[in-house]
Amino acid sequence: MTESQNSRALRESADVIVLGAGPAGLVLGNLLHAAGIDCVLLERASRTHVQTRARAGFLAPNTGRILDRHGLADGLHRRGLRHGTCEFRTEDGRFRLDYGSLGQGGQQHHVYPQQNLVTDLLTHYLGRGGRIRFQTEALAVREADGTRPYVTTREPDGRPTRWSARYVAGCDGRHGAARRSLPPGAVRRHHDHGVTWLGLLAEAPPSLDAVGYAIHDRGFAGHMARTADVTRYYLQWQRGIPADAWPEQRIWDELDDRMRAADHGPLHRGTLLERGIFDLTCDVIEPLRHGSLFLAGDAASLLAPAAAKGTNLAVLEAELLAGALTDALTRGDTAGLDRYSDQCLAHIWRAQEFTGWMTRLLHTAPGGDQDAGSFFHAALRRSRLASLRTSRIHQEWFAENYVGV
Ligand code: RFL
Repeated sequence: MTESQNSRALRESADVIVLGAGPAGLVLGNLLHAAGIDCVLLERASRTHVQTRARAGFLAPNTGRILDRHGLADGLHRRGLRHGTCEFRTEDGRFRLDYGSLGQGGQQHHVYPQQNLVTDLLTHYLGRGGRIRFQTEALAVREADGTRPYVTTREPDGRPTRWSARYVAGCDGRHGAARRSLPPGAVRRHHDHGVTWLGLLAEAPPSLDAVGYAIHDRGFAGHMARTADVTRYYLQWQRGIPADAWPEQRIWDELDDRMRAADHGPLHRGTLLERGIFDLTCDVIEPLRHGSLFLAGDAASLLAPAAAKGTNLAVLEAELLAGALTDALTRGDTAGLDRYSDQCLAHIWRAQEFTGWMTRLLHTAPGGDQDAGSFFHAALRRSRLASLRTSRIHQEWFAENYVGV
């Protein structure tokens, strides 16, 4: 915003401005509003768009507990499914790992599509009088190093607005305004796992009663239930090839091959509702606090979807940030805000480590495992799987990390 635009801009304010209405922003907004904090959510997309964006589906038990604690888990309990088994299919056959009966007391995932969670959180927030502006794009966070930061926005009618606050929560994902506004001291630690997925959403019931991980010399294939009628599939994919390069028939044939349907039973085929390309890259911003600006969710750290951790971290961070902001604004106690970054980074790095381990477990080297140079990679992967199949301690470790954040 230029000087003259700035002086013509509409002026609005709230004690806390939350950028983004994904899982992180909506949990944070709900908790702040319930605590009586003056807050507003600014969301670039329309309400319909955020309520229909299909992404995550596997929610950790701790995410269920957080939502329960704050009366936000009704939909999850009414419509969600439970999942406690994964099935690995390899050249050596298949084995099932009942992770739901291992680890600390045996814990299962909730299977609940992210768009349903977002819809529940939004309905709850609006039903209690929470303030949100859709189609309002945050352009930049300014003066975050002072006590009166502000956010410049473009309103639905195109008018510039200046939102003043005491604190700004950047929950606007990896390409949001919060990340763009970080001071030069912020470090982005980035890693490319070198793997690409074609993500598919099929109008078809799940084909197995477990998360399916198939390891094949042409690449990984994955199967994840979403609802009784919709299933997510993934194919390891050559980077640079567009998502629509293959007709549906070829995709199903390839899924059949890699999932070894001839040996273990057919896949339920159906229309492919969505295709997307995902490069398995990840990053972490350090620290997560820059003066009055705090990052949470994908804005704080991006995880490759191989271990289904992103939404779970987003909800965990939102709860921590809500508590810390409430203490600061109601009691003047800023200790929670001072701790926020270190607390979250400990969880983030643990999730990144496990995600990296899963990524190496599941994938052939880009280009396939057949060339001689990849033999070493393939042998390590096979040995890792053999250990997971046979070692109870390894299975316990897997279960704890797989369901935990
Ligand atoms: P979101 O959900 O991206 O929401 C950010 C919101 O900010 C808005 N926004 C802006 N608003 C205002 N001004 C701007 N300048 C803005 N820029 C952006 C956006 O419109 C959006 O509404 O981030 P949040 O809240 O941090 O939540 C993160 C999760 O969405 C993400 O980590 C997960 O979806 C990752 N993930 C999974 N996580 C799990 O825990 N379990 C899973 O099973 C799982 N499966 C997945 C996944 C991610 C996937 N993709 C998309 C790679 C499966 C897939 C295919």
